[in-house]
Parts: sequence; structure tokens; C-alpha cells
Amino acid sequence: MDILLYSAKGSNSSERVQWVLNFKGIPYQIVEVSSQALNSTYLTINPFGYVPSLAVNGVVFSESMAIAEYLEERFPRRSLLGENLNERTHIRRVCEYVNGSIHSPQNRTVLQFLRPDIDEVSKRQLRGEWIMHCLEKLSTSLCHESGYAIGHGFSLADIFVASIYKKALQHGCCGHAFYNRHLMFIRQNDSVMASEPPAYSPD
Ligand SMILES: N[C@@H](CCC(=O)N[C@@H](CS)C(=O)NCC(=O)O)C(=O)O
Repeated sequence: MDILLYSAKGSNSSERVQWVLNFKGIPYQIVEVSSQALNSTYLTINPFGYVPSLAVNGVVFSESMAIAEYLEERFPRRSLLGENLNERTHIRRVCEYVNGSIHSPQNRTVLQFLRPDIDEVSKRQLRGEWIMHCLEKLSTSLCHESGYAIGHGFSLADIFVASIYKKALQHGCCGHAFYNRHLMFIRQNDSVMASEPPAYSPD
């Protein structure tokens, strides 16, 4: 099977998919999309100009949650969607909140459209503040049964939450006790630690 992950440096949504691929032990190759290509040649792969996209034997999928669900169904080994319907629904709830409510409004394209007036430094600050503001609200409904976000095992909810929290830290936000604890907890699991994509370092 030929799997290509279209990603870009520092892409939070791509990190989610890469983590899923690694955790499930699925072989793939990364295609690094430059910021120029995002707005030009890459539009034939993804008309929104967003990463990630995943090509499986030439069939292209986009949207990280849809891709994660696809990988879950196609490679059910090492499930990331909990143990029962209630857990699955809560995991999807957390992922939707992170993807739709936290990530989307602070997306680079969205901010450029809505706030063309502010400079890059202010944008970074705004993005970080927005993420932490939302994560604060989300924290009350996480880690009730264990150190994992939902239930007693590692899931997509942990991947989405940990990735967006790390993004806020990259934007210069101060650490948050609850999310530091969550990150430390999931990293105690060797398979989680081994599958976590490498930290982003700007060139
Ligand atoms: N909801 C989409 C979001 C994708 C997205 O926003 N990707 C960002 C990188 S994390 C991107 O490609 N941004 C390029 C831009 O805004 O120009 C998903 O989950 O895949």
C-alpha cells in the first residue's frame, strides 16, 4: 500500500494524522508542502490549500478528523476510538471541539482574512490566547476516569488535545498545570511516546 501524508512545517492538523499513523504502525511517506505551494500547485490536491491530505494508493482524502476515522476503519488494530459507544462519542466531541472551535478560528488564512490589520507577532499572541482560553473550558470535561482525556486508554482525544496545547506553547503561552499533567501522563505510555511526532523547530 502506498500512503503519502501531505504536511507542512509546524502544521498542527498534520501532526494529529502523523501521530495516528505512527501509533498504528502504518508505513507512509511525508510530502512536505511549502507555503508557496499551499496557495498554488497543492490546490489540485486540496482545493482549500490546507494540510493534511492523505493519499492512499492515489486516492486523496483531506480533513484530519475524516482521515483519522478512515485510518481507524481501515486499520482497526490499536484502536484510538475508545471501548464503547459512550467513549467514542466523547472522543469525537473533544476532537470536534478542538478541530472546529479551537483550531479553525485561529488558522492562518482565517486570521489573515479577519485581522489583516495586525502584525505577525500580535497574530501569534492572539492565536495562543484563543487556544488557552478554549482549553481552559475544555479541561473540566477531560481526564475524569484516568490521566487520559477520555476513558482509560490513549485515544484521538489525547492526540487532538496534546497537539493543540503544544501549539499554544509554541505561540509563547505559559504552561498550564492541567495540560502539562496530561502531556506527562500520556508520555508515560511507551507506545504513545514512541509515536509522538518530533517537536516542531522553526528554521
Ligand atoms: N480542519 C482542517 C484544518 C486544516 C488546517 O487548518 N491546516 C492548516 C495547518 S494546521 C493549514 O493548512 N493552513 C494553511 C493556511 O491557513 O494557509 C483539518 O482538520 O484538516
